[in-house]
Amino acid sequence: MTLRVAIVMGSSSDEPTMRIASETLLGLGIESETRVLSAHRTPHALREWVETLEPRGIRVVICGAGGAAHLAGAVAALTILPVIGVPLVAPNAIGGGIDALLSTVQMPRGVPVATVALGEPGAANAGILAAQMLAIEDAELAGRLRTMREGMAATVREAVASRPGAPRPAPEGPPKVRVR
Ligand code: RP5
Repeated sequence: MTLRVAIVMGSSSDEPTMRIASETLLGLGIESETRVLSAHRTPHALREWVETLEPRGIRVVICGAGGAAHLAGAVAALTILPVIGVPLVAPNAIGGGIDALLSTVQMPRGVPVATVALGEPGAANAGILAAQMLAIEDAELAGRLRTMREGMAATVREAVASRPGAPRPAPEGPPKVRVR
C-alpha cells in the first residue's frame, strides 16, 4: 500500500504528542510514516528525506516541533506538498508555547504552512486536516470523515440531554413553518 501521509517531529520528546496525529489518521483508515528529524540538528538528513516524499507518493506532510519551531517551515521550503505545522510545547517553552506557534505560523508570503492549534488538539486536527485533503479525491474517506463529524455532534447532543433538568429532545420530522 502506498503511504500518502508523512509525519516528522523535531525530537523524540515530541513523540507522545505527535502520536495523536498518526492515531487519528489510523482511526480514519490512513496509515502514515513517522520520522524524527530536526531542522537544526539534522538539516541534511531532513532535506534528503523530504526529497524522497513526492516520488514515493506522499501527498501531505505533518510537522511537529516546539521552541524555535522551524521544522514545518524548513520542510515547506523544500517541497510543494501541503505542509501542516503542529506547534508543540517544549520543556523550556515561552508563554506556554507561543514561541512555537509564532515560529510555525509566521511564514513568509509564498511558502505557506497550514498551522493548527498548539499541542494535542493540534496534533489531532493535523491528522483530520490531512485526511480532509486526501478526501478531495477519495469518496470513501470523505464518508468516514462525515461519519466522524456526525459522531461528534451526537456526543454533544447526548451530553446535553443527560444533564439534570435537560429539556426533552425535539420531536422528529421537519420543523413546523408558520404560513402567513
Ligand atoms: C524542538 O525542541 C523539538 O521539536 C522539541 O519540541 C524541543 C525540545 O527538544 P529536545 O531538547 O527534547 O530534544 O526542536
